[in-house]
Amino acid sequence: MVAPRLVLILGDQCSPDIAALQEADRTRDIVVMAEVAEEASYVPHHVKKIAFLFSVMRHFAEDLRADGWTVEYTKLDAPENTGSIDGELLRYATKHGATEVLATEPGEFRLIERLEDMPLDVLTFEDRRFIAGHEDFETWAEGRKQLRMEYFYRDMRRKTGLLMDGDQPEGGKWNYDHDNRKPAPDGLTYDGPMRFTPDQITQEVLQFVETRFQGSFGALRPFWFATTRAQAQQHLTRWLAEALPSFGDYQDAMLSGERFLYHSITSLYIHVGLLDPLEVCQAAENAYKSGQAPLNAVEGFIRQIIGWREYMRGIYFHEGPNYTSRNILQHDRKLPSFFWDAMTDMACIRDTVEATRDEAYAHHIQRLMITGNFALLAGIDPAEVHEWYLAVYADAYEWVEAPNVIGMSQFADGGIVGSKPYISSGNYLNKMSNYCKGCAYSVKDKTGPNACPFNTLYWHFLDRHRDRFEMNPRLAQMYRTWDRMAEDRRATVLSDATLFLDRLDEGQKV
Ligand code: FAD
Ligand code: DLZ
Repeated sequence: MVAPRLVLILGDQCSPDIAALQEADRTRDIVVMAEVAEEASYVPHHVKKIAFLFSVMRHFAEDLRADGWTVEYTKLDAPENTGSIDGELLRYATKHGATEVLATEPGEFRLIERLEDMPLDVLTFEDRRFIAGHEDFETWAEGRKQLRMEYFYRDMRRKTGLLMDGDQPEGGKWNYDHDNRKPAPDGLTYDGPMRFTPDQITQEVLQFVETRFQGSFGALRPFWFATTRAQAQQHLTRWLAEALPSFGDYQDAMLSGERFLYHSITSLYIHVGLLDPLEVCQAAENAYKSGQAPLNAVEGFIRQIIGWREYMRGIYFHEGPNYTSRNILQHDRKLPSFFWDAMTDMACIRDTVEATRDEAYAHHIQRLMITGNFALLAGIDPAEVHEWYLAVYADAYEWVEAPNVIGMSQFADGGIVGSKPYISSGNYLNKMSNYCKGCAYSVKDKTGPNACPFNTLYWHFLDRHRDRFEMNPRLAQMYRTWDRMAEDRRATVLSDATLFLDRLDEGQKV
C-alpha cells in the first residue's frame, strides 16, 4: 500500500481551491488542520480573531469530510496537541507512517522557515489565490527605481481585464481616487455588514475561547462574522446591492459610532479563503455594468483588491524577512496604553480603539489617519505598532499587515510603499470626520493646553525629520509654511508638543 501524504491546511487557507488540496489525492492523502497554541499566541490576538479562525477551520474541516477527504483535525484543548504546526505534522506523520507533506506557502516568513526546517519532505506550492504570483511581481519590480502601486495596479487591470475597454481603462481614467474623498454628512447611516447568528459549531468555539482566552484583548460577543463560504457570499451579495454605490464617495470618511460606513469587510473573508478576490471583483464589475453602482465606487473597490492587496503582498515577499524590523526614522517611544484600553481624551482615537476592541475591525482611514497617524507623529517604535496591528484586527496576517504598517503607515521602510509619510494635523481629521465636535481638545487651537495634539505633533514631526523630508516635493510647501511662522510661535508649538510627549511617556492620561 502507498503511504499517505499529509496535506497541511492553515487557518487562513480554508478554500477548496487551495494549491495543496489541488495537488493531493483524496483517496490516498490525509488533510491536517490544527488549532495550536503557537499560532494563537505569536501576538496577543483579539479574541474575535481567534474565534473566527477556529470556527472557519472547523466548518471547513466538516466540508472537506463531506467531500470525501480524510481529515485529522486537532482542537486546541486536545490533550495530545503538541502546540505547533510542525509538531502536529510530525505527530500525524508518525501515526500514519507518512514522510511527505503537501503545503501551500504560508503568508508569513516565520512559518515558511518552520516548514523548511522540518525533518519531513515538505513540498510547498505557491498560493494561487493571488492574481500576481511571486514571479509576476518580481518581473514587474525589476529595474524600477520606485515600486509605485499605481503602475502595478494598471498591469493588474490589463491582466484580469477588469474595467477594461479594449486596452483602455473603462471611462477613460485608470483611477477615480479624487472622487473618493467626500466627507460624510452628519446623519449618514448604514446598517452595516450582514450579521450571522452563531450556529452550533461557532457556539462551541465561543464558549471555549471565552474560557481559554479570558483576559485577552477584545470583546468576543456579540459574534456575528460569516464563518462559511455560503454566508460570506450572502454577505457580499447584500453589500454589493446596499453599500457599493456609496462606497466610492465616502471611502475616506469617518463618523463617530458608524463603525463600517460603506466598507465591505471582505478582507476578513478573502484572506481566510471564504471568498475569492477575483470573484469579488467580477461581482463588483457586474454591478457597474448593470447600472447598479457608479464607476468611481466600483473602480475604487476593485483598485483596493487587485491593486493595494496584491501590491502589499508583493512588497512583503520582495523585501524579505527583515522588513518588519525596519525603523528608518529611528522612532523608539513605547506604545501608549490607550491603544489597548481607549482611555484617552482624544475622541478620534477613543472611538477607533473602542471600535477595534468591539469589532476586531476599523476601516482604512481610521487605521491610517487616526491610530497610524498618531503613532507616526508621536514617534512610536514601529515594531510595537506592527505588533499591535497584527494582534487587534481580524484580517491581520503579516503579509498584508506589515507593508501597511511598516510601509504605508509608519514610513519605517524609508519610502518603498509611500512617496511621503501619511501625516496630518487636526484639520484633515476635522474635515473628514465629526470626531472633533465631541472632543475634549479643540481642533481650532494650534497651541496651548487645549490644542488638538495632532496640531502640535504634526509640526514637531516635520521639524525633527527636516533633513529627511525638506526636499520631498510633496512636503516642501509645509516646510515653507512652517518657516513663515513667527519664531516664538514655532518655539511654542514645539514646546507644547514636547510637553505632550513627556506626559505620554510618564503614562499620564492625555
Ligand atoms: P474595504 O474598504 O471594503 O476595501 C475592500 C478590499 O480592499 C478589502 O478586501 C481589502 O482586502 C482591500 N484593501 C483595501 N485597502 C488595502 C490595503 N491598504 N492593503 C491591502 N488590502 C487592502 N488590511 C488587511 O487586510 N489586514 C491588515 O492587517 C491591515 N492592516 C492595516 C494597517 C494599517 C496601519 C493600514 C493603514 C491599513 C491596513 N490594512 C490591512 C488595509 C486596509 O485598512 C484593510 O484592508 C481594510 O480596512 C479592510 O476592511 P474592508 O474589507 O472593509 O475594506
Ligand atoms: C491567526 C491564526 C490563529 C490565531 N490560529 C491558528 C491556528 O491555530 N492554526 C492555524 O493553522 N492557523 C492559525 N492562524 C493563522 C496562521 O497564523 C497563519 O496561517 C499564518 O500567520 C500565515 O498567514
